[in-house]
Amino acid sequence: MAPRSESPLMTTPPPKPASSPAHVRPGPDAATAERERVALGWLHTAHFLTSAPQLEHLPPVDLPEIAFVGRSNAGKSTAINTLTQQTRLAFASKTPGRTQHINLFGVGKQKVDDGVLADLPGYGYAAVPKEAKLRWQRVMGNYLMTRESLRGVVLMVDPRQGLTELDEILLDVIRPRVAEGLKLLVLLTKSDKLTRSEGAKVLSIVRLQAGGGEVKLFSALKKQGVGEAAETLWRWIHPEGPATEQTAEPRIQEE
Ligand SMILES: Nc1nc2c(ncn2[C@@H]2O[C@H](COP(=O)(O)OP(=O)(O)OP(=O)(O)O)[C@@H](O)[C@H]2O)c(=O)[nH]1
Ligand SMILES: [Mg+2]
Repeated sequence: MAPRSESPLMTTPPPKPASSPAHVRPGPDAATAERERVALGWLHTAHFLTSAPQLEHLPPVDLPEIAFVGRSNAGKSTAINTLTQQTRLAFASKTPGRTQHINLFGVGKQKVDDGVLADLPGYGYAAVPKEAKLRWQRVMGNYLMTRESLRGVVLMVDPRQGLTELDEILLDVIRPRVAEGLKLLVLLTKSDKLTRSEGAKVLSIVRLQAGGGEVKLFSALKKQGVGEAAETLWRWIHPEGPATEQTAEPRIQEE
């Protein structure tokens, strides 16, 4: 595996709570900021693992996997780049249907991967022939229902379009697995294109429609919701404890 650079975010150790006097202990905001900092540092370790031309050819992985799914052009690849604070890890493009392959990225501190991010090709791209669309739906459904390593799904939705029919189908497919513990995060992307009140409105509508899982506004451009989303992914992969380096590092070494 190619050597990986450590996150600049990880160079300054966090303050040790034990050494802080009680009256200056971080409040909830400081604790949240600290969790997000650790989660972003963890995500920054992301590196290319492997690529598969089609979902059927995706090799099995032993690590918990988080799949980024959604309509073509919704912003999946851009979100992966933003969350990992890397400019060209995933291929983002103005041209819908840019991601054709499934790309897997390993993530983990101290050069030990403990999770996998999967950038999946988008669906619903108008120029794709109907048969290819149906086939994709079948293969995608199969992946979402049977992939053993799948720990969580990040569904990226352009809030200006709301949940499309294919998004609803996808949610229906995964609902039984979500009920059994599969994690779900719906990210309403490109929120920089919405006013504050439009954002609040679409958030409440999609929360009702999604029926389970978290729904959040996200903007790669304005960096809105990035820390929160990072912390959510960290928690999915490390359900045992809080995202603090004091607890995170020994656990990763043990694995
Ligand atoms: N304004 C704005 N544009 C964004 C944001 N995120 C992504 N985009 C743009 O949306 C377009 C599509 O982004 P991608 O990340 O390639 O989308 P994708 O979902 O990976 O697309 P496919 O690979 O085709 O499925 C690009 O032009 C991005 O620059 C955002 O937060 N704000
Ligand atoms: Mg893409």
